[in-house]
Amino acid sequence: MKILVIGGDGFCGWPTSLHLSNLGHDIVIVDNLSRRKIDIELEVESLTPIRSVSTRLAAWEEVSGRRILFENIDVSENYARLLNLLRDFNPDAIVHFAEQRAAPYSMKSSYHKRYTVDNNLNATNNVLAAIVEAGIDAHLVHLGTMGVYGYGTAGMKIPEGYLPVTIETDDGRQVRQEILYPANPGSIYHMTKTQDQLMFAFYNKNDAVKVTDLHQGIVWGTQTEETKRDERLINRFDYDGDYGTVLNRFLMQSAVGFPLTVHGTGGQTRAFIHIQDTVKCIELAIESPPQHGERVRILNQMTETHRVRELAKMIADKTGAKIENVNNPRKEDPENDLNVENRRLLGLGLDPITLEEGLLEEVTEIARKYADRCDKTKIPCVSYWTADQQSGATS
Ligand code: NAD
Ligand code: USQ
Repeated sequence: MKILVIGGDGFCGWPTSLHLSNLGHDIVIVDNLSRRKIDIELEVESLTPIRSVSTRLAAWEEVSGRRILFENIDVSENYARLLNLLRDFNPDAIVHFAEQRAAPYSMKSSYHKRYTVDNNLNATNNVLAAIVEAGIDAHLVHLGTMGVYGYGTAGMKIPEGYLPVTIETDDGRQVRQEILYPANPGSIYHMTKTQDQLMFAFYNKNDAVKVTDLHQGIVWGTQTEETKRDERLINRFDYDGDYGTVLNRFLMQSAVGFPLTVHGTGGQTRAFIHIQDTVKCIELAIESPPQHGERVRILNQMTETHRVRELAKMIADKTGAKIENVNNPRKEDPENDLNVENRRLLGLGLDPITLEEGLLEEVTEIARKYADRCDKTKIPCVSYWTADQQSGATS
């Protein structure tokens, strides 16, 4: 297949591009390198020494014999170049990763809120509008988030996108419907993902665009079978207070002797998936596109759920790291349960990697190996959701 990977230089996009290329697909990566520019803004670098795009692509050609093409396009701004590319390349599938993806970054200031909304909503709308204007029949596979559902204790299994409801009509009849699960975002970033859902529903209804929206949990780990093949292919590892996600941060903190920073009581339950399973899920989603006219297909892309304090304890038990409960900079429920339906990807053949199997390898192969690249001053989370959170942290 011909596959366009938008956001293909990022943490999920780079290993996905290599994985799909390795399977024999023709890959074109589109990326505006905004994530690398944000590293400069935040004065931080990936824990792993990621190489330039041209070095990455040359290394891949050397080790695999396969060529991946690259286009530097800002898909939120440069619509004409995106449209021309879709016309020229005529992809069978488009994987859309190209959004600002850190909740803390999206809450840093009004500039960061506005940037995240402008970038993410325009990127998604431009991709959809360009598919329609180019007249191509590409299947759009989007990376959404479990966070669209909120993390409230639902008292039920969170379904894959659609909630069955029964409505009583004026004349007393009971009508059954399936509606999008009520959106309940916890940050500006997560809010953009809930709005993406409406755009998919609209373009699917109006233009019959084929869309799969993968509601992904927190991705942990670094390497995949393909990125391990040469150090020049190494994937990025974010550890700073804005972009580092909780499990990878705890792994890095244990490796550099920094107490594991549990926010509040650590009663927050979240969904997780290993990066190797992410790339597998995207392969599975591409291989089974929705039928023409089918509604947006929503799959929950996660393999296990854990409370933050359980994760900290699991890592502390394995590595001897200390745990520190710090004031939570976010406005979120201190304790929640999370019970998620994920049968669709398992049904397509996903065989999950568990935390139990992968944690120690990650600590030794990555976190300890590159520990000397860590700038410990960048570890604390200093993006506050509200003024109350900020004063709680500083009092
Ligand atoms: P990332 O920031 O590492 O990668 C995103 C890539 O998109 C970057 O290379 C960036 O330069 C590019 N990009 C951003 N805006 C662009 C634009 N306007 N034009 C062109 N390129 C642009 O993020 P990631 O962790 O790889 O996440 C990828 C997607 O998966 C995101 O949409 C994110 O919301 C979703 N997701 C990530 C996680 C996770 O834990 N990392 C979990 C669930 C969902
Ligand atoms: N947390 C800590 N200590 C830390 C960092 C985080 O206790 O040092 C807590 C947070 O307060 C939160 C939880 O861990 O309760 C998860 O935070 P996170 O930064 O790991 O994840 P999140 O902000 O939810 O975002 C990440 C990705 C995002 C993706 C989302 C999937 O950055 O792109 O959409 O995970 S999900 O969480 O399932 O919505």
